[in-house]
Amino acid sequence: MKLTFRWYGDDDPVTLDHIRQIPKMSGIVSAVYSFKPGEVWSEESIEAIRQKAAAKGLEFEVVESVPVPEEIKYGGENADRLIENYCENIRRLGKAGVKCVCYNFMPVFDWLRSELEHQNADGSNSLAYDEETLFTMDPAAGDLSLPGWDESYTKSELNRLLEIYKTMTEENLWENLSRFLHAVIPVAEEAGVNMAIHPDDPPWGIFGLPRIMTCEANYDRFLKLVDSPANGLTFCTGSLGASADNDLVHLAGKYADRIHFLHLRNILRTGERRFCEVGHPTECGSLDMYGIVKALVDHGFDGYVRPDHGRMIWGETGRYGYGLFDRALGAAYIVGLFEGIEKSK
Ligand code: DNO
Repeated sequence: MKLTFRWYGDDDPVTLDHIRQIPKMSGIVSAVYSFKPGEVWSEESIEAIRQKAAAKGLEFEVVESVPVPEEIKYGGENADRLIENYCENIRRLGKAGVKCVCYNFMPVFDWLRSELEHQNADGSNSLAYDEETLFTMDPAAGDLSLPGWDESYTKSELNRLLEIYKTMTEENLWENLSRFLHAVIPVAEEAGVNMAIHPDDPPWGIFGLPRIMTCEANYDRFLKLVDSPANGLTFCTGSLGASADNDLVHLAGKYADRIHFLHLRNILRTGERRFCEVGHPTECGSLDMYGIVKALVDHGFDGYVRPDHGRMIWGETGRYGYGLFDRALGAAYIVGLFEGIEKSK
């Protein structure tokens, strides 16, 4: 495995100097943030990230994310043109040495939480989700301001999108995903890039929007849409594990050869459609982190790994979920897990 760390660019309070000091760190996971979804990234902007990382001894082999524009997801009239732009990005990234691209296919919202600074008993705080609380908020009224999704939507754009998706079924979304994959995967194969779709977070429909990357049956269907190694997964334990119906140890083993990117984090389920984010180790939450990593290693997983969201600890403030300290603790734990499991084989 290759240990990586997400870096949000020059504005990130977590610097490349911080990241390079985490033991066994191989590289960064980043993206070009100066273009809107659907635009083609300039080669200079991609190269600039690679060079900044290289200057600190870090690789830049994983992009998270090349965002899929809404119009591709809902199948608007410009979808084909936008898919072609997407393909061009994959070609450029491959040329610049990127080997894995993470993306998602969630309509409108990316990850959703109801609380950004949930107070934990140990004095730290973390992200939390409580569906009852979430449903008291009205995204169309501008009630919702969450870290995961595109803040640049105006109220009217958001309402327009929510209207469009009202008439869309999960089947429609599958069709549009299939159209996207049939165009992008051959390009990715040629560019030497593995595509890695991120699960929906949380893995169920919200605000009437369809969500499909949620469960085993849908993953089986997804992998068959285009049965190529380049059509793979980002296995995000915290996202999939929010649903107790997903048996992550089983899924990790089953999909190991199609998992290109592993997001490791733990969550504590605190009720029906209710959870909070916790420290990475198994004992801290509901997920069997050891079992998941063991299943992956046993099935030959050899992809990129990153610690995912951390709590805010030791007084740190910053980008929700993406502080330095708890993610660095997570990274150390991950290295220990892999070393222990690999050496005992
Ligand atoms: C949250 C992330 C997601 C992820 C995208 C991938 O912390 O895991 O925002 O980057 O869904 O496109």
